Amino acid sequence: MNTGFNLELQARLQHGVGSGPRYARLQQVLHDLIKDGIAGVDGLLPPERELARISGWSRVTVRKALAGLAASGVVQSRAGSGNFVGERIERSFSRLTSFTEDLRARGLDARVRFLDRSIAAVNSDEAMGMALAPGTPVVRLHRLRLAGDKPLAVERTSVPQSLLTHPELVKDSLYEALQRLGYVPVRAMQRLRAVALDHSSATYLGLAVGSPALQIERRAFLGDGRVVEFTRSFYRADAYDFVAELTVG
Ligand code: 16G
Repeated sequence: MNTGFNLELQARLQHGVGSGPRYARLQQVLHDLIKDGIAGVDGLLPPERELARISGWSRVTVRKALAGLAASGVVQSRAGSGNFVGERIERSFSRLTSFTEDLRARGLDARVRFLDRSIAAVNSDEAMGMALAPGTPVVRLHRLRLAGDKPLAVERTSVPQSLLTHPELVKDSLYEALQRLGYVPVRAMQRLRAVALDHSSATYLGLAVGSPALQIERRAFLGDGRVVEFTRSFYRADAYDFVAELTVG
């Protein structure tokens, strides 16, 4: 089992992987192997003792390397089953759903960390994005979105204050708050663009500066045509696939 992976791991370790503590070197080699798509059968990594045998290093070292990979979301550790290469999440690009809804549907624990929330007059970006007059007050939310402890996206959202009077009204999910207030978005325009993460977003996501991300701008509308949300999200490119059904005509 996992012969190809084991051989490649052995070869790369023998080839030398720089300096630094052993666990960090092993972590780097495993990370590279996963990135290069040389994961084990069904994405399952060899067990700890096997990794210790191949590397010739202690299980403590192996455990530390695996813990580092788990913390950055590269692998997922499942009690009793082993360590799996972190699964990619598939999201529809044509359905108007929320982050929380999508993760829950997959049995994942959607979490949020507020990086900032405030009320301010629209800036030019928001005024154009939401077709609001200069000076219009908006509620701003800057949030880190996570599945359990794994950071998946950073989002900056603006909502006209006429619809969302106070940022504290959003506990976890924006869409749940909007639903409670009777402002359910019914339509949205979305733009997706590939970007390299800047320092701030990369740090929140636990990635290197310049790592690839999917920048998605969503403008969501109420039934009466008012813009209810203008959000710019940065989704990790190593965790997400956006899919859309295409029809003819
Ligand atoms: C998604 C939306 C974002 C929306 C958020 C609401 C994309 C690309 N973006 O992340 O625009 O604000 O969901 O999620 O899908 P929430 O209700 O969990 O806050």
